[in-house]
Amino acid sequence: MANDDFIGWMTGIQQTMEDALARLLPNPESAPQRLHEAMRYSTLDGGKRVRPLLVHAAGELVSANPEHLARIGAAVEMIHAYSLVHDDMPCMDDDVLRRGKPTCHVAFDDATALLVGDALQTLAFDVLATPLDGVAPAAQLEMVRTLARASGHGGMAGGQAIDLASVGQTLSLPELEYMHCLKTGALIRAAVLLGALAGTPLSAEETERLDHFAKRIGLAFQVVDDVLDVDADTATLGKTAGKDAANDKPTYVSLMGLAEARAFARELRDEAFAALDGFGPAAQRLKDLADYIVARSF
Ligand code: GRG
Repeated sequence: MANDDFIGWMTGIQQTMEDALARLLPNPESAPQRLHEAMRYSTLDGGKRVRPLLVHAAGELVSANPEHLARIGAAVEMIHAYSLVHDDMPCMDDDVLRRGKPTCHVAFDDATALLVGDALQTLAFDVLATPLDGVAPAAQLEMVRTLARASGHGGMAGGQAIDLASVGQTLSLPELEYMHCLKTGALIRAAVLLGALAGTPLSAEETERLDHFAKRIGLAFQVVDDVLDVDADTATLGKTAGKDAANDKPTYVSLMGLAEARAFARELRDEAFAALDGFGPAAQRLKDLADYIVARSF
């Protein structure tokens, strides 16, 4: 379970990220005002900031500059915020609430929501490509490429396409895993790799082990999300969930059952931990975060 030191660290990073995002997002009083307001509405004041937390924890492993990590974390969070805005639109999941408030297209309108996603995505790359003092240009270029690949057709957008095509279908566990590795796993993996690129370079073998950690934790995040969805459905609707209740999509719980899905999340966490063996105490934040992600489903 999370200790006080970890909770204090997490709260501090969440505040740092709120400040960094508030600074980097466009001024709500400048034109085009409605777009700027909607970008801030969709990004600020909400969310657990799991991806920036992973950027910081991986960055600590390589003694990266915390100010650089805040910028990198902001870029990843902007991609995440854009994906949620588009995911909520009527042409995708058609959701009216996100983070306890009306979704962007409800609070503003569809066209604005589309533009918010576009503008957040390009701002993310602007932020990430702005030179970071003391970071080798080649390492920064690698960060840009890593984030682009994680977001595009071979990552998040591709996973979303597979997910949309799976409505009403039966997927096997390997097919479900492949979809989630792209849809949510790719960005989580990118967050870890970007943090690690910001400091003292790791060996290829160390990067490989960190990447394995990131893949396992990315999948655990999705399994936990499925478990939490069932808990929420059961609490509010009094039903046992099978497929994603609202969207008729297969989930880990529908394919494995609730108890097995919880056990699978723990197994993934343990595999993620094992991948960090050999990094020593510097990897403790990453382990604490992995624990925090999985403990949400207990
Ligand atoms: C539209 C290209 C495009 C992609 C959308 C990530 C995604 C792809 C859709 C999100 C749909 C969703 C609710 C997936 C479940 C897992 C997930 C990513 C939940 C939301 O992320 P959190 O829990 O959210 O990190 P907060 O609000 O804490 O930031």
